[in-house]
Amino acid sequence: MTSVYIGIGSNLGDRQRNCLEAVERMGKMPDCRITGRSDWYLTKPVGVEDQDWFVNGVASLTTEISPQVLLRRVMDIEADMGRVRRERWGPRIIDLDILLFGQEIIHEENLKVPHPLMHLRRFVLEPLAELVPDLIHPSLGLSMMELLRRLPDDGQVVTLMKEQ
Ligand code: A4P
Ligand code: MG
Repeated sequence: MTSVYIGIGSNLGDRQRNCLEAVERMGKMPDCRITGRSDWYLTKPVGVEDQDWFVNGVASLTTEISPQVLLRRVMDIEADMGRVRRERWGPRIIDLDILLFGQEIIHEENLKVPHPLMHLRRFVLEPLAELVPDLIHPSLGLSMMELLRRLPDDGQVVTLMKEQ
């Protein structure tokens, strides 16, 4: 059994509903069990700034499937929920990123784990530090709380949503 953390994001349509639906769908994936999720956060877009704010959160699950099979399953969920890939970092109904897969370090063409940008993103670290503050990043050797603490104040805005 491996503990996996999935980053969830949406900035199109009913963003919070989309995020909740993604968690529900991941809970139905064979050989996977949702073990927890963070609160939802309203976050300023990073990268392409001229788009709506995101709702972001993180879900934890335990699974016996391989990282590649998990990637295929979450990409199927994105497609089933109507995600159309246009520009990189552009608006999306749902984005599901494999942030951490146990302590594994994966450098495959289509799959990089830990997610290469996770330690620089407040919209990832804030919910992760809420869920598992003491979890150690497999290649950086620092806890989620410590990574969050070390983030420079570079204008990334992340606020807890009132309605959960
Ligand atoms: N891929 C490689 N590693 C992974 C992984 N660990 N998990 C590949 C999931 N996918 C992974 O992803 C492109 C390819 O990444 C996939 O085919 C998969 O094989 P994509 O979801 O089609 O494209 P994308 O999401 O537009 O690009 P990318 O590079 O994944 O962007 P990110 O890192 O997901 O960033 N600002 C806020 N506030 N909140 C956000 O959620 N998200 C992004 C997207 C930008 N700015 C944001 C947010
Ligand atoms: Mg993505």
